Amino acid sequence: MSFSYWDSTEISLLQANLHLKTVDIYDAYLKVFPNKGRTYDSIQKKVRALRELHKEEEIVTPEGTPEMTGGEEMMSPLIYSIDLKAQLESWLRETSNNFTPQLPSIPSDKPKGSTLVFEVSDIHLGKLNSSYNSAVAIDRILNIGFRIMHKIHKPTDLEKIIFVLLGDEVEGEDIYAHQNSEIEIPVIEQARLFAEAFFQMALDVQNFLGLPIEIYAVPGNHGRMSKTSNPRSNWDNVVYMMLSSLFKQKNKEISFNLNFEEFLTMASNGKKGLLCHQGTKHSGTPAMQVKLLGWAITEDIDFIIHGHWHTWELVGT
Ligand SMILES: [Mn+2]
Repeated sequence: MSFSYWDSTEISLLQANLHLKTVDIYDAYLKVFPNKGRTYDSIQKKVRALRELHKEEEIVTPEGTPEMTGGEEMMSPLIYSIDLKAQLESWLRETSNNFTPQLPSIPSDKPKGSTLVFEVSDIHLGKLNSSYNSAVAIDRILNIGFRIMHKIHKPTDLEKIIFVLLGDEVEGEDIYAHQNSEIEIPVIEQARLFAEAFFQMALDVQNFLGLPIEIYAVPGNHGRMSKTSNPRSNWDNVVYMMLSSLFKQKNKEISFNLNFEEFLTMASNGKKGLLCHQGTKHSGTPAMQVKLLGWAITEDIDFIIHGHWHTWELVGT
């Protein structure tokens, strides 16, 4: 199976080896990722895009960098900086109090109480049109709290609330042509307002119900920096970092799970779920069913929750 998105380790490998011939990069890629199923063409295309990006940065050659001479004697692949990866991981562990994967850890006992799982995605805070602006977006976020506190029929054995933040929380900037004429505020303000509103809402819910809250988060496509940048470089992830730090400092009853990747697994009442932003558009065609089944088998999951399409649908078997 192959995902259209490139994960950070794949990008790091390509970036670290841009000095090699494309065919050698392809060989190195296959050695490190034998099961990703990417074609030579797709790797060639990505390498070309990354080289374009690096062109501007390569005006000055740092001292000590071996000079390439037509490619007769190539350096061996560097893979990626292990130190950097370790540093990033330790920083992530600090930022997210539950970074260590929680799964698979399906409890053998039957769950005692109910869990409310509430998806919050595609808020697009910062988008501006005749019926939508930042104030409406903030209202919607705060309204989630009012609905949970006062309107949703709560089972008497409700013992936990899980929020799944599935991306496109901010509208972003430069995601498509002419988008900037439909944006009310810059993305840094979008991120700040979303984090503030969600933090307030979650605190209110936690305070009102007195139940523990868990949050899981994956980024969407509107927060990305560009099509060729590292997929982790995403404004949704910035929002999640802000929230994770806030909860860690202010409220230990609310835990935050993030790893900056586009796929995240979660456990709830003995079931395992896959969280991602885009998912599949629908489950009505064989192609979509194969995609869903592929995820279900490789991740060994019971359910998938995703956003992106702005339609509500519950698919079950
Ligand atoms: Mn989207």
